[in-house]
Amino acid sequence: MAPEDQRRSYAENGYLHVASVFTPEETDELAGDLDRLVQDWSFEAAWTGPWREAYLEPALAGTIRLSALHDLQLYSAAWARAIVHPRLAEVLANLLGPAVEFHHSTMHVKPPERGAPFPMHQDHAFYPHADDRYVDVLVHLDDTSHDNGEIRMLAGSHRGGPLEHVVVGPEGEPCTPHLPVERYRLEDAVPVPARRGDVVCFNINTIHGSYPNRTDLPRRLVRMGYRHPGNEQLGGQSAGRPGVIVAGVRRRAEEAVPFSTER
Ligand SMILES: O=C(O)CCC(=O)C(=O)O
Repeated sequence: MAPEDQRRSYAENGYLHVASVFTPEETDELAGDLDRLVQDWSFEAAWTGPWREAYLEPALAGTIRLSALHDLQLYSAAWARAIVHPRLAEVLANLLGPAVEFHHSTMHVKPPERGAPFPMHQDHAFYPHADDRYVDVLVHLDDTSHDNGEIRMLAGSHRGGPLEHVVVGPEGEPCTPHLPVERYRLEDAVPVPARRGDVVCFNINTIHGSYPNRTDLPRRLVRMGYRHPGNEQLGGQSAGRPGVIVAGVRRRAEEAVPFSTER
């Protein structure tokens, strides 16, 4: 797709699938390091909430699993290179630029057979920003399909802005933010199957989710978040932490001071 078509499609749908951003060799290296990080560092992170019973048969609802880890670039040189990858930076500069700031990375590995689904949600609920100049990038380390829980997007939903999420369960217990399951259904979302090495970019306000992984292989994805450097973070994951600039130059606002060297 030509850059202006990518911009138009992203603006209209709230997401953009870009094929072969990472070469097969780069993807092999990233997948190898990710497997090592799953073994050595990952933690269990399947989302909680009453949506589980709505999505899953009772036998599966209590047993779903998700391996997660944040900021893979702090653990692996291949992932440190991935966050500033020039082909990816070019796509992001086209959608957000000219300047683009890296924000975070998070691994989502759905293990075989009981890999957790994701209820419909907006990522704004997890790391709210002042505006929607924020692009999440899903780096695919495996081909995805319905069977292993490909990402699904509610096309155009970013235009409605941030929505209130369910954050407590029926007994008042806290749960992972998600949208009401009766109103926002996975079956209404567009499946976006992708190949290993592809990325799927989406707006921080685009409603999305995924079905469980029911295959006998893991489904390995890494989300990397990027923003316009002028888009202020209001709270949540990685708040208050400046990120490396992956495209262009950070412009100085009149009142801005250089970053401190103190913690
Ligand atoms: O890994 C998935 O299937 C869903 C990922 C997701 O919802 C997210 O990164 O916000």
